[in-house]
Amino acid sequence: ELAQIGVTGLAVMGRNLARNFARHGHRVAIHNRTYAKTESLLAEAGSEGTFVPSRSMADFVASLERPRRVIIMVKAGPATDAVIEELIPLLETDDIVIDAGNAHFPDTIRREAQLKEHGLHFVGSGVSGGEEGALKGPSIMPGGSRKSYESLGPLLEDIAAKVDGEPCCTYVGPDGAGHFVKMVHNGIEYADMQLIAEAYDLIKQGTGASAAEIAEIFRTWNEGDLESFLIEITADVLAHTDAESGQAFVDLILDQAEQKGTGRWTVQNALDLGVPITGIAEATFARALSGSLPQREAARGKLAAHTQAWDVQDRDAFVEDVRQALYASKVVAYSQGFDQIAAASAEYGWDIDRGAMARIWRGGCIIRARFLNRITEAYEREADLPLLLADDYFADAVGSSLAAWRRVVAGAAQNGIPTPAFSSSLAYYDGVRAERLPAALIQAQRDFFGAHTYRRVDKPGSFHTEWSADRSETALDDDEA
Ligand code: 2AM
Repeated sequence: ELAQIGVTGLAVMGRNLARNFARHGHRVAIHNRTYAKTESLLAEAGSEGTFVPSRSMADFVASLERPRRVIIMVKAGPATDAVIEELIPLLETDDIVIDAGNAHFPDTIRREAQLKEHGLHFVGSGVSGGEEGALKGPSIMPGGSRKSYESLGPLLEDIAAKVDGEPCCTYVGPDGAGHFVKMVHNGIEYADMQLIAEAYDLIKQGTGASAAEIAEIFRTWNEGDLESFLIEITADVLAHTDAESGQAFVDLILDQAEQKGTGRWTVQNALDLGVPITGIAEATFARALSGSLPQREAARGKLAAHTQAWDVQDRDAFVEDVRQALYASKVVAYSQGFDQIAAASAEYGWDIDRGAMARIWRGGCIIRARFLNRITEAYEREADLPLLLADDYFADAVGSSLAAWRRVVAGAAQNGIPTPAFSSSLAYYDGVRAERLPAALIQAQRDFFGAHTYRRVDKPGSFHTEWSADRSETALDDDEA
């Protein structure tokens, strides 16, 4: 009997995806460049379902029913291209190749076009949830042709996480849309993590609470609006003590955050599209700052602090302020991320349904959170919402947190606690709601030194002023400007 789906690349993610399909009663063809991994999967999980192993790529392809559905789960980059090259001559019209790795979306756009020339469908799919998600139900973000989803979608929906009976998987959009959305998901994840880290630092420095006490605070927060996987694991991390020394484990970890690159891609793309995703950018730069060792060395003990002793009068009230600041900043980070998805969707012709993205992030993935229900509802109220932050629900929620948010950011500044994500989110909030911005002055400066022209509030058209001469103003045709 032919297999319904195949997985090539049986490192932990591929292996767990294959097992997930098998556990759901699907016959799964399995293949790996070196056969030992295929054998070990059979030895350890062979009894979980029906696996159809092959030693060669040709046998693997031959073991699949048509249209073939082949998932590639190898290291992103040249390995993916190598496997694609190997597959192309073995496949037939309408077969579907799925890249479930963490590809950069421009690569996915290129590969989709390449496979289309051979009459093949290429599906770049984001998969989030780590190893455990892959096995027990990830959030899946498949792109590619809509037609490919007819045949592939039901299988992916079957193995995806479920929330309220709904699968955390839906068709995202053409070519690179799936990997793009996964990229922004990871960017939001950076912001979420940084915000949680800032909250921890504020409480630690502001109240002197121990890691174990802060773990309890996060556990309480996890029962409210902030309920999420990241808050939950943060509580677990903070409660963990070193077996040998009995110290809080977090205090024994080197304070230099690393990154694999999806945050950087998100920020690079936001700069290309001109979308201010300041929360994600600050979170990405905060990791970079933590790793800037020569600079930190040069600054330590040398740069003045001029702070007063942090004087928190009412610990519970302060912790509640931090909670509200975290919530408000988190809304900003998501609002910015969804703006980026909207801008990319327009730029690349993807027609992405943002409400559906929030829906499939509710389970399986790293940013899964109760909060995402509210985002889905906001886009259900208005699919083309220009600003998530300005949705009635979120405008009210953030509005009622505003006083706390300002106290926290002001306190942090006064006491020398770096809160780049909290502070920049508040600056964004005040910027985006401003009646009038100092951008008017920027325009005048640009016109002064570069004759870049400006527009006026009181009449249409473009203008240039002779700043270094008699300051007379010339009206220009719009095409001339
Ligand atoms: P391997 O077990 O033969 O090394 C993660 O590295 C996974 O990607 C592994 O299953 C690995 O196969 C596979 N992989 C890495 N580079 C590859 C390539 N160029 N061609 C095929 N598979 C590759």
